Amino acid sequence: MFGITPSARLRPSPYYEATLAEGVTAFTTYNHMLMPTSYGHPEEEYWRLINGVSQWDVAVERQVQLQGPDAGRLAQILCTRDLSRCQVGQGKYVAVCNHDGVLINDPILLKLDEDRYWLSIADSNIWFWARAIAAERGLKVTVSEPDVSPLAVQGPKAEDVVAAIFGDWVRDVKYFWFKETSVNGIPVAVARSGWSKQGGFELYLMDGSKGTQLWNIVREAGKPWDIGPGNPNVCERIESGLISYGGDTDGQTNPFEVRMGKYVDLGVADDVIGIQALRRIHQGGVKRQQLGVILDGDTPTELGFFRHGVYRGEQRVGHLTNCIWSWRLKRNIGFGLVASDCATGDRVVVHKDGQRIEASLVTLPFI
Ligand code: THG
Repeated sequence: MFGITPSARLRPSPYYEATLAEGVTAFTTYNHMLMPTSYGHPEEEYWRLINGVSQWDVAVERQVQLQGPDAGRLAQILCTRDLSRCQVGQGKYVAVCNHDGVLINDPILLKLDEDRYWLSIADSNIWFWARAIAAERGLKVTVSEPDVSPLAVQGPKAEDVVAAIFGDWVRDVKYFWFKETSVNGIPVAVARSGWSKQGGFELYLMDGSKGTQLWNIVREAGKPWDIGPGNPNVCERIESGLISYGGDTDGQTNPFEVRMGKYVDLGVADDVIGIQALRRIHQGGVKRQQLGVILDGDTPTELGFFRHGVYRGEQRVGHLTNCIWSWRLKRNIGFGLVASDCATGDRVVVHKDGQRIEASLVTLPFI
């Protein structure tokens, strides 16, 4: 289609050379970096994730480090989820909101020490945000970006591959927990996490000069399980109901609208950013909700990423935030951000240019 002009504004991933060697064919931008989005065989890459194991350059999941005596306080002020019981070595999926309760990121929080945390962020600048909040509140904390680059190993065979590299102890790592270790002298944190529901790990490389080496260690260890390259898979994540910040959210979206209410603890302290607005929104009733949309028909439709209108009768009730052909369901599926009075089972119509496509609303996840 077209190329991307390199620039120092687009920071290369430590795995960049390795992904070129694997035959990467497309990238997207995310956190001012390039993330591979295809190796040219989308269906094969999908089934490898569903049935086997794949390795992903997700260095774009950049880390915002909070360090110092007030690091824990800052972490809690930034996140609407109660962190009081979060232990060293534990990670948690969290919502970061602005003062109006609008979602501005959905990171994974990792507690490395009592006074050191990482926010493994989605695609928005949280360094600015965290520094500004820390300064305004007079907190003793340094906000920085450490030399850390996640590599995901995802799929039902991922545990075998990661155990082959690090040992069988990884089989006991709990969901979202992590452990710092090393392989061939390369420092990594091994976490059970990743943006798929097929199981797997993320290796947080802590030395950016060793990207190709770590990539190849995983590649070699994975050979018995036929590992291959992949990337956060848009089809699998839609089937599994995983949220993409910025894709499924807009400048008004609050966590309740996108099924993230369970990451809002209304009882956290009043100084948590956004919590007072979220209490009001919760009390007053949420106006929109995220539901699955299944289009009628069993042939792939190119709806792309435009926010096509969703109608019930003549009334516009919302829009699609994504839509993809599901290889497992053999249907076109997507997320709808629709009015709260819509319900599972409702029949709707998706308007695309002049076209009208009948569809049904369903509960997420699809699978
Ligand atoms: N890994 C790491 N950093 C990341 C992501 C990641 N940063 C950006 C982005 N992904 C953050 N967003 C998500 C979204 C969903 C999940 C993880 C990160 C996720 N959700 C599960 C779900 O919704 O079913 C489980 C959440 C839970 O129950 O706690 O896994 O992938 N390092």
